[in-house]
Amino acid sequence: MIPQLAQFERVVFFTGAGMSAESGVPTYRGQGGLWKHYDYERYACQTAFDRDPEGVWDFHNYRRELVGACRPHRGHDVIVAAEQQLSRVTVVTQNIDGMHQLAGSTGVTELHGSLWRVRCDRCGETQSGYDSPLADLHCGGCGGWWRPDIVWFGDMLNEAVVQSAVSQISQCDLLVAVGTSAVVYPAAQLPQLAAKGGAVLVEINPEPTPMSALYHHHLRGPASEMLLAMAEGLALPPA
Ligand code: BV8
Repeated sequence: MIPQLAQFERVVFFTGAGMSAESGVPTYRGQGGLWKHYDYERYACQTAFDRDPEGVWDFHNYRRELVGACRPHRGHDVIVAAEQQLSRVTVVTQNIDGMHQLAGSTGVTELHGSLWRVRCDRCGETQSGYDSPLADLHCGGCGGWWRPDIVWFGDMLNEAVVQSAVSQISQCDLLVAVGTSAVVYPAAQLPQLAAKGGAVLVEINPEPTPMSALYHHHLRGPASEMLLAMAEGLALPPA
């Protein structure tokens, strides 16, 4: 039995890199995973940035180019339709690629920041934009280096963002985890709050994860197909 989204009132889609895999955005782990080709300690952490900001920007401008060519898929359309047609639907994502927003989702909480936002490493000023590559690597205000506004390993997550995610997940009646390997903390433990709140939990992932036991339903297939299977009764845009 596949739970149907339209049977629920307060739905949280908890997404990871597997949600964007069919859009062409590489995942982090598993087959073709980004970290298999790039050592995040050289290209995607504060120490690397302090040591070699240009090198980190080369990597992140490469990612902007790669992700900039990707488009949302039918699974993203299901999430947008659910947000528009059910009473309260939000997305809590670990992804930094902006695919949910590009598809039309408006209630998106980005736990790990965004590839499309920068923060001045000196004055903290932030700026969003889709220019790829980033034209000027220095803050217009103080001349400091722009840093990708991404939560790298070893960075603390933004407190207000975590609080918002905790509140959404604790109050939902359905949590659908899509495409996450559930190995990065503190994000990986958030779905436990939905279970504590009495929600129904669905895991969409072709593979099992260390958190699979928490879920009531396991849809072992790709995000687009499994989300479509949960979308009976929702009006979807033409494919
Ligand atoms: C922090 C940035 C306080 C973005 C990322 C020891 C034990 C426990 C924790 C720790 C520890 N040592 C250190 C820590 C903390 C560390 C951590 O969790 N490490 C883990 C790896 C052990 N966490 C942190 O550092 C966090 N900060 O805790 O601060 C602190 C400070 C210092 C020391 C201690 C604590 C910050 C975490 C954020 C890190 N940022 N990336 C970027 O550069 O791109 S991590 C990266 O992994 C992404 O952010 C991503 O969001 C995250 C999770 O990955 P997933 O999204 O799950 O993707 P993944 O590729 O892993 O899996 C894809 C899944 O999709 C697979 O399951 C696959 O089967 C599935 N799939 C594939 N295709 C499809 C599909 N599913 C559906 N459809 C398909 N078609």
